[in-house]
Amino acid sequence: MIDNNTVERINEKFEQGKPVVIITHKNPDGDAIGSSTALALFLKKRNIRVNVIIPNDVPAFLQWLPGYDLVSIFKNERTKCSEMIKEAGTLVFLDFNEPERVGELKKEIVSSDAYKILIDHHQDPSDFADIVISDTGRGSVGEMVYELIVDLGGKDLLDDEIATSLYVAIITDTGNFRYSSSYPGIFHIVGELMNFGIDKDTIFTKVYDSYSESRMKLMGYCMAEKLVVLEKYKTAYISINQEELKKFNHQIGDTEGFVNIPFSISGIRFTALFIEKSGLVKISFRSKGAFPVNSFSEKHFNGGGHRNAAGGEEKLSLADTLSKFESLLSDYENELCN
Ligand SMILES: [Mn+2]
Repeated sequence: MIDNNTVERINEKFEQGKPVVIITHKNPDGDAIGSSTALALFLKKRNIRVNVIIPNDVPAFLQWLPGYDLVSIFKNERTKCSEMIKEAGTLVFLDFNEPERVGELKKEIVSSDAYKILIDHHQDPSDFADIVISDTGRGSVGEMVYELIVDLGGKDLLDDEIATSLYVAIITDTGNFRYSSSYPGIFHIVGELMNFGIDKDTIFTKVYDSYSESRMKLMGYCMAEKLVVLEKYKTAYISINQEELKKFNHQIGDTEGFVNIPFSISGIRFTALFIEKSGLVKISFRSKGAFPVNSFSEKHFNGGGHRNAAGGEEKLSLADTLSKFESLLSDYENELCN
């Protein structure tokens, strides 16, 4: 629930007659795209001109979402996207906490004179928007966009398309309600969304049963050949080098979710996925329980994120990165094992 003054100000900005542009983070996930298309569809229903700009490619399993026709990719259409931002009266930033997260789009949003609204659930949002709606207790921005629509008096404008987008945002950021979904209100929201007759089984199939054969084989290879379990530290990790990615014809998004799989091993509390890129190693960290992977990543791997889900990177070689990671664990034995 946001206060009445903020609601009024947002409505005023949306209604000022200038277009609204919604922007989300690079390498967008289901929450980023779903909350963006939902808000865009809602604004369109209010006859407000609206566009969504995504910094780079959107994975195929999200391109079917209602409202996806309102999405432009900055990487592919720079001039058009820059124009949109220049003409915008309001920019709405969804699902990221600082301008770095939009990559090369950063310059455009920082220099824009438009009114800026940030809606996010990551920790420590930096001060780059006029209105900041931040709640780290929420599993997804989809929930926050639902509540914003209701607070703006738009409940009557909700429909099956908006509900589908919001549902995708919520299930993808909570791993289908496996984590980040203990806040009771989330089930109230999902109940409301179900009232629009959305087909949750079909949505599940479109989002999750969408592997390519090569992705499935890469996953099998990682589990059989690349999984390292360090029982002493309740930790498991997977690393993938460039050669392996090529061998399995790696496409963007193919390793999504791999980092969570080792949690199915009894007792595992901390997981990591290391992927070799050109000149650096990209890392995902996950934890179950109290171990804060965001501060671990911030301290050792130039990253950050949520307590149980964070990213990081390392300029060392893949082999040296793995040694560094393994040698750090003994410092955290107490935290990981008690
Ligand atoms: Mn999110």
